[in-house]
Amino acid sequence: MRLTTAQALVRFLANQWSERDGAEHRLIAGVLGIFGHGNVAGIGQALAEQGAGTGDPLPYYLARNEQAMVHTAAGYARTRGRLSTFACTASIGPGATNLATGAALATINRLPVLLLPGDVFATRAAGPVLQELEDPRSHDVSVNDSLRPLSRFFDRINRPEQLPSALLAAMRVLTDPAETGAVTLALPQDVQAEAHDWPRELFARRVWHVPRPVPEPAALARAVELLRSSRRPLIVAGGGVKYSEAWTELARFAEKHGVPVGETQAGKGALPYDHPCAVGAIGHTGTHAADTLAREADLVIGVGTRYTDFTTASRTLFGQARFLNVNVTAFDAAKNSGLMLVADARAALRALDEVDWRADEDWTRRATTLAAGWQAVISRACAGTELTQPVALGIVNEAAAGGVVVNAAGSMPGDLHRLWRASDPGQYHVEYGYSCMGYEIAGGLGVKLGAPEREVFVLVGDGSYLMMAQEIATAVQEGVKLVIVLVDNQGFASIGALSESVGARRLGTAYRARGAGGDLDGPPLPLDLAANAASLGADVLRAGTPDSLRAALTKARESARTTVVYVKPVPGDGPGAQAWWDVPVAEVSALPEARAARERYDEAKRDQRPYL
Ligand SMILES: Cc1ncc(C[n+]2csc(CCOP(=O)(O)OP(=O)(O)O)c2C)c(N)n1
Ligand SMILES: [Mg+2]
Repeated sequence: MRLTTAQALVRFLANQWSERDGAEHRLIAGVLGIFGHGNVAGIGQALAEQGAGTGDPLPYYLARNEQAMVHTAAGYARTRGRLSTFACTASIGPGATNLATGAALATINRLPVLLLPGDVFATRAAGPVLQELEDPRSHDVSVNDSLRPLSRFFDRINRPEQLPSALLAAMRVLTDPAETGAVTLALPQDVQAEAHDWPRELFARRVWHVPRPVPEPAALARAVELLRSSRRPLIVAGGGVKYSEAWTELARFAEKHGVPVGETQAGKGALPYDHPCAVGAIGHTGTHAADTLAREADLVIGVGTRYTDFTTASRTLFGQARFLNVNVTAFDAAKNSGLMLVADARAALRALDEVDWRADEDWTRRATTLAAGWQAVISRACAGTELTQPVALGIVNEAAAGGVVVNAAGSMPGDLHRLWRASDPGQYHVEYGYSCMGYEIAGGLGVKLGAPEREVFVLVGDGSYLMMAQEIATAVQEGVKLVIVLVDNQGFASIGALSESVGARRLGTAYRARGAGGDLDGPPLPLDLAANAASLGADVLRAGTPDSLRAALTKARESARTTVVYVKPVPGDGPGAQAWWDVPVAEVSALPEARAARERYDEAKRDQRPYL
């Protein structure tokens, strides 16, 4: 078939499917894009020729910012259990480099996204083109090379003949649970428009089977032996539990063997909050229950976790525990010198379930008591007549029954991790791998596209909102309804508190004008973010009290339109950190508070272990 490279690419993508557990899914649900001279005549033309409406195999969605469109793809992929994602087309130059933050976010969170940046002329006939960064050492480098370390697979299609093998490699990586992440095919603008005779087989319907690797028998035997030697085990449930849809197996294993389950940000909701084995969030933003058990456990069973510093409290949390790590990725299974069980979470939990062993009864009972204690803490923190942030989150939690909460950065992820009562695995969507300000609205759009039947509640701080609010316009364009709760505390509450704790005097963390003395300590900035949201096409409701927030959320739920509920919380914190986080403090300083902070730091650092 004689087609341009871009036409062939589009035709190929429309015919790719994923399959797991017997169900097939469109691997590429559509194309998010922004056109410029680097892609309009190639992919843009190909989409127009093929038809890219919502009734077509590859519908096209116009986004507002390339970073945001990768967030949307990542939010969608996470919601769809990584079985389906979007392609993102960008022009060359700034359109392409705007993809970088989204690419890193997707790769860190192990979420498949397909990035298709335009690239400069392969023929070099007309260089330097508009927006080309010239490297005096080589004409073989473009800004797209900055996407290489952020991508699990990267290729540049310098000749049409290179497309088929690149596409097959790209699809394999997207659908490989161990390798998936951002996949980038850089497409020189001339090659996109170049015609070529393609073999018809390239466009045949192709199904990519997403595997559930089973544990190797010898490794399983080692794991069983380790389990049998443990009396005080604790499961750390990570995102892998959700990606593998292993929540039933997790619940069954925990119940049968009496093992308490703590959850990372990505794993939260793996068990419903009131499950008898659930002890809630673990780590720096964890509950007293999970963190106490972590200190006393003799065995930590990590299931689908990367063990970030928030989970391990910067390697201070787990006392004398050994580690048994179930992970589809050997890289993660090896962490903390753990016994590696490289397998799909569901397959591994099923295999381990057979073991004839139970945790000490006292341990299991103690976990239940501790968990009940934390539920009381949540109830107290979220009760009150004043609209503090914890009270607001409690109200959103009630209003979001059956819905999804989306968040990523600021002070809310910690509060949500500790306080949110997730009743099903899909309800909690906090992006904390990259904790990327600006993910919230763009990612929430992807969540809603992935689960149109659920109400999506996007929680966004004013800082995050100012970084990336513009996808409200995309939600309005698509008639995709979001409930956006905008929490305005005039700056970076999270980093303000952190700054103070490390002796940095809250510099640059409040939204204030420059004052008379030359510092950023003048009057609050006269921002009207509610008006800003309305200007982007959303309905806006303001809430100043708990009751008005309840009423606004009810109204927003009932509405068919994207609604921003604007909240200015009164000061008031929930329960703080139950475990440490390593943020280095100045070793020498003229500021007394920095010296005091360093003393506290040196003290805390003594508990850090190498987990050898
Ligand atoms: C893109 C990006 N830049 C910087 C940071 C560092 N950072 C983390 S939280 C935060 C402030 C967030 O402010 P806001 O959204 O208002 O939330 P608040 O802390 O006030 O709750 C910053 C700057 C980040 N996470 N992401
Ligand atoms: Mg803020």
